[in-house]
Amino acid sequence: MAVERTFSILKPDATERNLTGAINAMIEKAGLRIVAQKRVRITKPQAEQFYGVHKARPFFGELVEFMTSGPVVVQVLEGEGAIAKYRDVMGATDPSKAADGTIRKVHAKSIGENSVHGSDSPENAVIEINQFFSGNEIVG
Ligand code: 3AN
Repeated sequence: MAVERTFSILKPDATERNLTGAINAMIEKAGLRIVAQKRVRITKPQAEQFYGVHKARPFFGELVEFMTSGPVVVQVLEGEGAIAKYRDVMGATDPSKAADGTIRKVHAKSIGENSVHGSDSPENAVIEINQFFSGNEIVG
């Protein structure tokens, strides 16, 4: 399987509960390498752009408000099949449906405040990484 990069966000509910290290440990234990990472406050226009695909959904306003409500940690993860692997490590969007041992099962508070984001396709991984990182910030 090819080595890929995926984009990850540790969301405000995770940073608020001081879970950056605990979640990073789960990421690294799964064999994914954190090749870029920074703690930032996402602006409203950034969040609206990032979640543009969900604009028509009833939870869009709530989602943008939540993602701008506190600091987040944006990351680039690298590894074999990293996109699918990170989705597995994250678990289902709704934590009550997430498999045991996944980040969302262990840490997420609700379907909205679900601790982590991970890209869902190679195309979106490239778009999302480029929204938050320049090439020289990623060190593999
Ligand atoms: P995932 O993050 O698992 O790929 P998506 O792409 O369906 O899930 O949804 C993007 C984000 O929108 C989720 N991470 C979650 O924070 C939020 N979200 C999804 N569904 C709901 C919902 N029914 N109510 C509130 N927020 C939601």
